[in-house]
Amino acid sequence: MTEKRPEGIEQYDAPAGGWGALKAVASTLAHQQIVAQGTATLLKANQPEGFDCPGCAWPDPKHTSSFEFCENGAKAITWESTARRVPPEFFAQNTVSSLWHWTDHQLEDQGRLTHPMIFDHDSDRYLPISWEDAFATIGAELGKLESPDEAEFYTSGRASNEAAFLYQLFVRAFGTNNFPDCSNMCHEATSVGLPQAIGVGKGTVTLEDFDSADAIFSFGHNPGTNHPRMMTTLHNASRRGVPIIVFNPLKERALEKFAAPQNPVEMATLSSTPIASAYHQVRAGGDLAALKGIMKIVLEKDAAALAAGRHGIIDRAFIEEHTTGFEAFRKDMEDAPWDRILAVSGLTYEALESAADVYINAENVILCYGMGITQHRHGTANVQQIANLLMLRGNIGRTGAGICPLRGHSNVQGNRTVGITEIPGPSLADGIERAFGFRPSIIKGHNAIETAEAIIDGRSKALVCLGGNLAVAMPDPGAIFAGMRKLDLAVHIATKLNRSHLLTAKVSIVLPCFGRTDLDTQASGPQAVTVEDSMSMVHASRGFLNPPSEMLRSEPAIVAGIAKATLGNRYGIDWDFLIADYDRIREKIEVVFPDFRDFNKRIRVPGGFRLDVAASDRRWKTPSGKAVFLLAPGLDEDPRQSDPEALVLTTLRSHDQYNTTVYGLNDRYRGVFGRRDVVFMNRHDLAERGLSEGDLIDVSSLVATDGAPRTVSRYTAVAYDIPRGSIAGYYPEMNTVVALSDYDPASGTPAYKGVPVKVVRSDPA
Ligand SMILES: Nc1nc2c(c(=O)[nH]1)N[C@H]1C(S)=C(S)[C@@H](COP(=O)(O)OP(=O)(O)OC[C@H]3O[C@@H](n4cnc5c(=O)[nH]c(N)nc54)[C@H](O)[C@@H]3O)O[C@H]1N2
Ligand SMILES: Nc1nc2c(c(=O)[nH]1)N[C@H]1C(S)=C(S)[C@@H](COP(=O)(O)OP(=O)(O)OC[C@H]3O[C@@H](n4cnc5c(=O)[nH]c(N)nc54)[C@H](O)[C@@H]3O)O[C@H]1N2
Ligand SMILES: [Mo]
Repeated sequence: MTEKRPEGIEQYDAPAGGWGALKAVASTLAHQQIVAQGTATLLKANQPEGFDCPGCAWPDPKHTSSFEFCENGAKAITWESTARRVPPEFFAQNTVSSLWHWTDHQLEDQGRLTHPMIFDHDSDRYLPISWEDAFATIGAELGKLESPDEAEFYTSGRASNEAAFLYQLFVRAFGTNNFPDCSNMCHEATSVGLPQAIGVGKGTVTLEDFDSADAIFSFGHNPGTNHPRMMTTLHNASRRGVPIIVFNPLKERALEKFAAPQNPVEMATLSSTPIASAYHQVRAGGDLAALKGIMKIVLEKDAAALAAGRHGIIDRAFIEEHTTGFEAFRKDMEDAPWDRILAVSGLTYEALESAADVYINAENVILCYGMGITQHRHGTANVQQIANLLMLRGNIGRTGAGICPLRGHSNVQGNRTVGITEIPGPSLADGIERAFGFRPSIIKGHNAIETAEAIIDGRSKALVCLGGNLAVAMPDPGAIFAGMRKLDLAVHIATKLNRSHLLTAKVSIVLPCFGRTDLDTQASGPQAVTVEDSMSMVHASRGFLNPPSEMLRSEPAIVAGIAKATLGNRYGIDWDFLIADYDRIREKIEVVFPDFRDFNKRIRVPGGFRLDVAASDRRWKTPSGKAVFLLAPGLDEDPRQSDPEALVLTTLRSHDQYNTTVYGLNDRYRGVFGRRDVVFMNRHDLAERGLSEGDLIDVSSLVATDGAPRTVSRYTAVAYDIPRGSIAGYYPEMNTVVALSDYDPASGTPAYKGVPVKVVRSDPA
């Protein structure tokens, strides 16, 4: 007898990819009313003369002229190149108070913004404003602040290198380092953790390395949804017989089996390729324990081999020549107790041993990871233990091996490279002095958490956002909403309307900009911008569609306009000259960052060039000049998780969203259709609470120290294949339950994937 499932919940047995993906794209194209134009647009994504797909930061294969099909890339592109518009008449018809009640999906689904708008308090509406008046108003408001440190300058990682570089130049010339950034919510644990370990805060592998890897480990990322082009790589590796070992609390379909839409046989025969050779359903937050368990076994087997007179298992030559800290690390592994490793990871000894055996038997290992690793209170420690595991057998800095963080936004890594950072070092100040003749401050500014705190308690008075939807992306959204409504100035440079724009300050301005797909014409003619992918490849991106309205400007032009109005002629920076021809911006980037030598020449080569990643060549830019085995004391993420009632909530993206942009209400691969108000739970955890699938439940944070409620109510419980003690729900809805104080102290990354909560039946009323 089959049980009746809650509405919209089904068992989904098909592989990821395949015809389902093609069908989904067809329906997206129809919805965005761009069938002909949209199809042509898709064919130019990630092509040498085309634009960089705004979908993800996975690199493009080098020698390809064939179209790489990707369902979610297609959604990202069509969402941007939609024929739908949000003109001034839209705002005339809808007050901001009424728009507040629209869903996030409805707000963005109206289409592209077409006109600069300023909020009018009397009519409760956004009214059109000219660009010059908008810039002058922003300049005047920023000029009124008592200190530049009362302003916050957010960046979401879609901005090009050129836009981000000008933005940081403007903000530094203005006089602050308050650079909250989407990376602070994403891979900050990587940016902080890896430089301490291997001297560089980026991945060390190239796409070609996957061709000679003998084993691939995947921790806490969902490529079928979030990096779909990576599936081509994993599919090829699996077909070569390379073991792929997955650690993830949820059985993500694409990591189980995948039908490549590129593969005619799989498409014609409805067959698919298994991806994971072993799937370990680690508990949410259990990775540190799992990693220590694997490393403990590697060290034990090494000792046993030596004792039996055989060769050791670890790479002693590498450890000796290239690393420090090994003995203390070995002691830390010896001291880690097995009972806690097994309890916290939720995995058996045999499972960990099988993973250790794959690791030991492979000559070259690549380890990939995503948000399941970084968005934890011990995110930085997680990242550093991953580096330790790889270093044990010299798996960094040689062909076919290395560390592969799956970055988020398509240019988040590039934004960081060209100076978006709240912790600038002296070399950045030197570079700016060389290029522009002034020396900016290197006093630490605000990261995203510190920005939210400063806005909530009224220390910050102005917020400028280069893209993104900060208020919705952050923990404790309610408190941030209230804080943002008290600001003196809010400026949003955006392609589409979202909730952050509705949190109006005394002066609120929304400035519409080009997206990746739009043709960007400046005084010297059409321009290309540049981006950097997850593997440090920098290349050009050129849009070609007619922009949605003649009023739109490019991000560099908007930043230049604000800078001119705010700074006047300060430091003699000629903003108009810079934006007339983006080659001039790139010439300055090259002066500030010598790694970009011959920048303009090298981006004219199809495919671009790779930035120097010292650790890829075993050069370690650490204080000791060696890679470092770093310690992570303890195994437990959060003492509150030992509360007998506690469950650990992890917050995820559905298959039908891009961060706070909700394309639709389906999460096909997880069998959820037409809704997002669900919480995935283990059957035993449900039963233990007297609950059954389909019951309405409330999820509350256990972080009650400040008395805030942090509860979502009347969500539907879904029985799911997830380890006991872990539950999962969708981002951003679940941010209501995440406390701003819940973050990794080492990096400031919010612990979105390790929230201690309790679950109770909802009040029937
Ligand atoms: N289509 C699409 N593409 C995207 C995005 C998008 O929203 N939509 N977002 C972009 C951005 S900004 C980013 S950062 C990336 C995000 O890409 P991912 O890192 O894949 O992001 P998440 O959806 O948050 O999923 C993380 C995965 O980690 C697992 N997980 C959760 N908790 C844990 C844990 O404690 N341990 C382990 N081992 N696993 C865990 C989840 O089950 C899930 O499979 O994707 C980028 N690309
Ligand atoms: N609970 C929970 N919270 C999370 C996460 C999680 O896993 N769980 N993930 C975190 C992560 S990894 C990230 S990166 C953040 C994301 O945080 P953000 O980057 O701030 O959010 P997005 O949803 O990507 O921003 C969408 C908006 O960007 C604007 N936009 C789109 N394209 C462009 C463009 O080309 N130019 C400009 N100027 N604007 C554009 C549009 O107006 C759109 O509404 O969220 C974080 N929050
Ligand atoms: Mo991200």
